[in-house]
Amino acid sequence: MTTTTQLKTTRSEEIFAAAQKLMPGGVNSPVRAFKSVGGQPIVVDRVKDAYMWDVDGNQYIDYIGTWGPAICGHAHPYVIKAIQAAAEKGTSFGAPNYLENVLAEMVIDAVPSVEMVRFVNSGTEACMSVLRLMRAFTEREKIIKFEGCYHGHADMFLVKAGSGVATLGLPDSPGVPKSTTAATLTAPFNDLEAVKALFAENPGEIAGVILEPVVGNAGFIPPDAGFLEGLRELTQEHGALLVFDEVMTGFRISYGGAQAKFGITPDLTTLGKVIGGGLPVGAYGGRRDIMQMVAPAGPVYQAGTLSGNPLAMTAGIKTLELLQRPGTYEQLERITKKLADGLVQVAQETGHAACGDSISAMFGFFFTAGPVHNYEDAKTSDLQKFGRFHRGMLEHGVYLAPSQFEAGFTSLAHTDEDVDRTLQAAREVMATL
Ligand code: HOZ
Repeated sequence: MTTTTQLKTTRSEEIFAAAQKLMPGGVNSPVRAFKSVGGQPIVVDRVKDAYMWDVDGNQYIDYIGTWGPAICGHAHPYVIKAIQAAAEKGTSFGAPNYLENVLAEMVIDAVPSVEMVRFVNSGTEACMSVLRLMRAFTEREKIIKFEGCYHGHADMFLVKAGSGVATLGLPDSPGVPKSTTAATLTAPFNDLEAVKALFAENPGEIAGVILEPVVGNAGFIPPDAGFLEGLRELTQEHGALLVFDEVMTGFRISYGGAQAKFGITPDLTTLGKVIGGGLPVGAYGGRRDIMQMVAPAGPVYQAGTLSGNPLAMTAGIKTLELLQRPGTYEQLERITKKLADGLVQVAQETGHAACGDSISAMFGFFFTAGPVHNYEDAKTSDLQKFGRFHRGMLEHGVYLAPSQFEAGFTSLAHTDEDVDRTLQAAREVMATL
């Protein structure tokens, strides 16, 4: 049973007030500032399994999981011990190390499109690097991205972007030269006809299509039947590359990502989050003939001091080893579906228009009757109500993403009891909205 508690937030308030004088908005990544849900963020002290504790001692069931990496639960002893042992040998080499081979082989074995891989330090870096490669390989400049999809904060992708850009309702960012985004074409997600039209209007000019195969940065939006297949056919027909941004979905939607789950193999893939096990890692990979163009094998330049970092590689390897255990994805699917279906049911029983869905360990929930097929649909959600719901859930010890335009994440550490407590909290909160 949950009880309504007035959160004690004195210490969080003090720290966040000081932070606002030290860092823009008091944070190092915008969505964390809680601007779209109101109230102020809690300041985290520690995390373990499915839980998070703030600096005032409040405990929460955590459905953000550090925005995706914590799929095995926070601070898993198998991962932590390995990181500690690796740290004894040094925190960074800036030179080849065997752990890179091990993680590379694991990624290549798991992800259907990946024949070679390059490790970087974040999803943003992976996506900006893959874009350079797409353009170099095809000798074309234009790309198609989808409204509400987020591929990190590199200039070329800040066009109708999701995540924090959607959360804060920002227009395309100042500081991005028009010339940089002139070659970025956009279409609504799940709209094959719009993509066809763009190819028809720009013959021989489109390097490729990049998308989150399951959108997580405009809330959670799965692909309609036939959409991914249609993109695969269209890109092949026009000599363009298909790129899946699996930073969120990689090793989460299934061990082989969304591409394995849906049986569609793109030409290139970006990864991040889970493959770093909570340390900063991104990656891009794909067809060998394309990846061979990356320096020093080929002429497309991309580099990084901390890339292939031994601690990050270790955390990634141990996380993937845990995910290989039998029953992992069945467990994730079951617990997440129970949560997502339960939230919709509770909302409807308490008189709210709502819809939601889940695949494997990723879920979403909107305050709109739906269905939600794209970002325009997602924007029909009652954002004020979501803000009140978010605050209420926090006060009941449940930590949800502080934005309607972010997917939720579960982990192997979430129990039936956690989900039951969450649904009970949702029932109590929704009754008050
Ligand atoms: N871009 C992340 C979610 N889509 C947010 C990262 C963070 O704030 O830590």
